[in-house]
Amino acid sequence: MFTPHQACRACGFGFRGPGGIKAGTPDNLTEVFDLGLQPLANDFVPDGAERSGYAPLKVMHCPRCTLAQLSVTVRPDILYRHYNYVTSSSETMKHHFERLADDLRLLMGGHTGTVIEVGSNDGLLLQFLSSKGFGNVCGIDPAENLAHVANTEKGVQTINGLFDVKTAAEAKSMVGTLDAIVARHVFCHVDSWEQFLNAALSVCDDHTVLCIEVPYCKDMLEKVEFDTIYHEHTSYMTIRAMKILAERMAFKLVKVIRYQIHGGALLLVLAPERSLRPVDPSVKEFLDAEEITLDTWKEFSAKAKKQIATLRSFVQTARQNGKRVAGFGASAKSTVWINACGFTRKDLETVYDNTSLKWWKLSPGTDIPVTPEGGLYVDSPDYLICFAWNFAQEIMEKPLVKKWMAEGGKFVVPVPELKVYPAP
Ligand code: DWN
Ligand code: ZN
Repeated sequence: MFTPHQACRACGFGFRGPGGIKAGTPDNLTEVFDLGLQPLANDFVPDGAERSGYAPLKVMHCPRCTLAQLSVTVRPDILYRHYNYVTSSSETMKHHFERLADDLRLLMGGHTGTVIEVGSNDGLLLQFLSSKGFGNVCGIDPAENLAHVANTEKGVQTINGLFDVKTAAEAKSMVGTLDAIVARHVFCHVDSWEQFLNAALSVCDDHTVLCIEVPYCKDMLEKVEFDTIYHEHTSYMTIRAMKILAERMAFKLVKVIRYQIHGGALLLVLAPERSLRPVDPSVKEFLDAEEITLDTWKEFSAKAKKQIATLRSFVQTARQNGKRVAGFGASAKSTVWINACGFTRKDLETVYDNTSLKWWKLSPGTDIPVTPEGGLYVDSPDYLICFAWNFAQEIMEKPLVKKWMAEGGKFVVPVPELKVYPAP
């Protein structure tokens, strides 16, 4: 189900076995965070279906380039062949897409050019870019269910498969001259960056940009977003690591843009090394402001443990006082929280979600049922723990949540530190 991964994906530092560096020497990656054996974060299954199992969830830090990565890699077909996560069509995401489209247009010299998207999910972004006048677009996604939706319901041509030299060539043949490859929240899911970047390079023209959007490790550490650590996220990206990696793989890092989406993200813009595109000052600026050390991780780990203890005791106290508690947002993050806190169905009655793919399925590791968010109107629990805190503001403004809060419901946002709305 999973394989050990001990050498740094970005710079190659670390244990390599016979003939390489010996275990136990200071040349190994350093263990910085450990949640023990955990279920796969999106393993929501209907009653009676087989579970995928558990795998170690341990983060290792590379002292040479500051990349963090998991100690194991779960087989991608287990994680993604049938995928339960659909890109949110929320207002927050729409704003983000607007911003991304503007940035792509600028990178294309003011034009709305052609785009290949890697990990295109159900085609939401490409559909949006097409509506904004971008030229030919083509998606590539390993999830059979989502590629089917993109092709048949969204009208976005999508190749079902992993991104490699073959699928890249197929996609390029569909769009023609290629202006941008976009990979949103997929690069840090990938095991072999060499394979990914070789595939990208094989279809890049001199002017093509490779735009990689990733959650930013610095934000995760500063805001203690420990719940974004799960098996799909095999790496936690730093700008230093990306620069080293890009230069190893015949690319150069030409621009860095910060976004607020998903708790803090980066757009890392790469161009083929041979291209004449100049390096933007943002690369140096953000690099200079990035200091991630073992101490940063120690601090994060201690704060994460405190966060877990705080939510656990909050829910216990509420239950001891006879209150009913449920979750909101059956995100991958919800799985991490629920299992880290050891919540059972007695603690959280259900987790509400608006993704029909997740409805009536059971949460990984705990079997807490996921139910449609409309159920809130009738169930009326006393507390809702928001596991989609990256959309918290928008969720609190939804009519059904507003109504429930007006009737006395309390909305609890656990990140960056537990807050209750309305304040007691
Ligand atoms: O990298 C990844 C990121 C980008 O997305 C993936 N590995 C998996 C996924 O992580 P996640 O599941 O934590 O993503 P979200 O988008 O934070 O999940 C939010 C959940 O909340 C979704 O299941 C949808 C749900 N939701 C809802 O029920 N009502 C969201 C909104 C905004 C709502 O109004
Ligand atoms: Zn490294």
